[in-house]
Amino acid sequence: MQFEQTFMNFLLHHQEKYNRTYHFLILMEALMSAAKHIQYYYLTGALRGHLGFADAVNVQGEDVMRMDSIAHEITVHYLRTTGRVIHVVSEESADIIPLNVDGGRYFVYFDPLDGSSNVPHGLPVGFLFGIAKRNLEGPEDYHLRSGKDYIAAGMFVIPTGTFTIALKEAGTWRFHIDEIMNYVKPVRMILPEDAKSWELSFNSANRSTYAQNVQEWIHNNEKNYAFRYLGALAGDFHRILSTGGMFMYPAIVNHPNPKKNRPAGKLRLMYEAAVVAFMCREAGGHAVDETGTPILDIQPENHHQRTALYMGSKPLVDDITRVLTT
Ligand code: AHM
Ligand code: MG
Repeated sequence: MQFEQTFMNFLLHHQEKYNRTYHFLILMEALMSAAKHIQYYYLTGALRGHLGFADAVNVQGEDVMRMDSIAHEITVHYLRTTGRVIHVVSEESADIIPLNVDGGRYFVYFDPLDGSSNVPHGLPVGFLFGIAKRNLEGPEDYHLRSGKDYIAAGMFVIPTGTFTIALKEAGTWRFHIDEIMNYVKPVRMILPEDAKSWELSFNSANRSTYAQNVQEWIHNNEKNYAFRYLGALAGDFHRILSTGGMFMYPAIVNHPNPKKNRPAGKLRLMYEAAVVAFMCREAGGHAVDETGTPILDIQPENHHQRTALYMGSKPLVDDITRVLTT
């Protein structure tokens, strides 16, 4: 039997090495507990009726709570118990949720169950989170933070038992769940330079709705790479982190039904795009929006703001940036 270093052990050493406080450990322990709890519900969801659609009723005649609401409730519960989180932004709540307004240190932005089209099938979904810290010295600062101000960002791919986290200026690390439900075996993730393994990932059914120059870029480049698309950002990015390449969710600007255009993109900036962009940067990659602006530089104007996303190996993202900006 082989035993591995746990995430908590890894993190304790990290905090010690950089002379950091224990507050972040309390926060991370809560996120771990939330993820394990969500994973448990998801694994047993088909049996218990948690993977149903909204307004569904189970065989006992009870209302079935959607899996994404369960995941939201679980996460808010654990974050509240930390006593360290000022407030949270969740994809599942229109409003900011105040938790420990006095004495809190962190803002947490999360999507507790991303990739909803996979839910009825029990296929992989993501629990994505970004963390920013209050300005402890000066006056209270604002919680609408750009990704470059995050101190950490991570994702659990549920129910696969994998967890990836990036710590500011300390790299992107992947862990796997073990037989006693500990996340273990830190592996540093760096996007491979060799283009042989690179993959492209985007919803191919949408391609005729992308801007003309994006369609042309795809046409000229797709033959060079394998194509993979799961439809859950965490899972698709999980692959790109290992293989290299580029994930794209471009703006939809040429839909035959103009009402279905999404000129601002589909993905949410604060708890989807900036989270993966932060991990991508710490793994040596890059991410931009439809105007070629780095995702991490975008100052959000509201919590649920959307963005287009081009993310992955730097040479590919730089190449599409050139196309997007000319
Ligand atoms: P969701 O928050 O409604 O689940 O949507 C976000 C998801 C991402 O995980 C994924 O990358 C994308 O939407 C897939 O969208 P599409 O089905 O249009 O390809
Ligand atoms: Mg989502």
